[in-house]
Amino acid sequence: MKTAEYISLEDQYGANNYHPLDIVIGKARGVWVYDVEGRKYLDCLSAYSALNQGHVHPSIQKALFQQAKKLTLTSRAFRNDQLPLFYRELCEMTGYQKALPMNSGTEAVETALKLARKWAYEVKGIARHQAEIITASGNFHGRSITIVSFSSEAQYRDDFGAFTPGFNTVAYGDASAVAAAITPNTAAVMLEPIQGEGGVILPPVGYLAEVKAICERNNVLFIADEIQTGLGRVGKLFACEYENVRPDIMIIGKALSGGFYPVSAILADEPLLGLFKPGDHGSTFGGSPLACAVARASLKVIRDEHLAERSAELGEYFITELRKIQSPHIKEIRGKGLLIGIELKPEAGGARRFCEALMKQRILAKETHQNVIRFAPPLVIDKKTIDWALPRIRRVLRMK
Ligand code: IF1
Repeated sequence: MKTAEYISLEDQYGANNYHPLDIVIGKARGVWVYDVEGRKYLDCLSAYSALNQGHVHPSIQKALFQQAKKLTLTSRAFRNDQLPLFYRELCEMTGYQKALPMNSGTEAVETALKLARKWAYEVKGIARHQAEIITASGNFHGRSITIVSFSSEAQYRDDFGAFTPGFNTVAYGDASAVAAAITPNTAAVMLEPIQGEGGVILPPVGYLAEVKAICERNNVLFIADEIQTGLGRVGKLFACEYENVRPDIMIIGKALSGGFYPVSAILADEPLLGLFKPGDHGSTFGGSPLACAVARASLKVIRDEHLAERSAELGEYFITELRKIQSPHIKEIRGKGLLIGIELKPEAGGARRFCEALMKQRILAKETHQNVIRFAPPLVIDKKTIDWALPRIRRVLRMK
């Protein structure tokens, strides 16, 4: 079948909840994807950073295949031989005492919110069901009704009420706004260290450290959602490391599975994660042998291929070269590691048309909101490929 036929099938039978570029991808490897007509493209989205290891990484694929031949799912009613090893490797790699595995990022965020509330009632002594959690405007933490209850994006939230109470939203990047929002009922502050969907928004240097200090002074938990920024994407294992901030609860997902299988988790120390008692929380597939085998291999690739270091070095190079581009459309170029956003001026006519032009140049990128083009290639990209892409990006950014 040809591209057009696939698109018409999708239009006929699929819910229209996305506006994808009209490319039908049939295979991929590393940083390259191929459409059903065999055309080759550079992936500069990495499935929103789920593919830090690149497409179809052979060692993760091998782990998936080998585990799938043996055992895929036991449920947590029984134990399996992959989960304990995944726990040990994940905790040793991240420096946390405990982990709780889930499947999607949304589920891990919900798990973190439940743990924060449980801590509020059982440890901090907040009156039941009065716990408050502070979040930032421009946030993206997933699409469940509770999570969109505190979204500042009308489209993500409207028409999905009634909303979950207990959340206060403050301006992102302003630590004093966090301090002002704290009440005796505040359980936690949850932030993305860099707002991906918000448009690759980097907070002022020192913001995360200041928020963490405010949390410590007020006996409030700090929760970092590193589902997109974590696991090497921004040039360190975690974005919080840039400010020596150790969240009380760390949320990870996406690249935890290298794009092979939904795997997410929250990380915390015993005093916190020890609050969950048998039966308090869980899921059918969370911590499955298949998930754990894939996640173990994915973490090994991040370590062995030094993906965080690559991201730091190549991200620095990429953003430096992008900043040399002369274009009337560019308002700002910002980013950390290989999470880069080009914000266009409103008069440029929106980022979508530039993404469509980039696709014609065989580069796949995604607009975020109206005016930002996000560049987030797999961390296995090399300088040669970046040099291949730069003239094409320059050509598009200089179009009328
Ligand atoms: C979509 C956005 C990105 C995330 C952070 C939690 C989650 C995500 C920081 C939830 C997921 C995905 C969801 C996907 C597109 C993509 C996205 F545009 F939606 F906002 F990356 F920026 N925290 N982000 O980025 O994880 O449940 O999806 O596994 O919903 O369209 P999930």
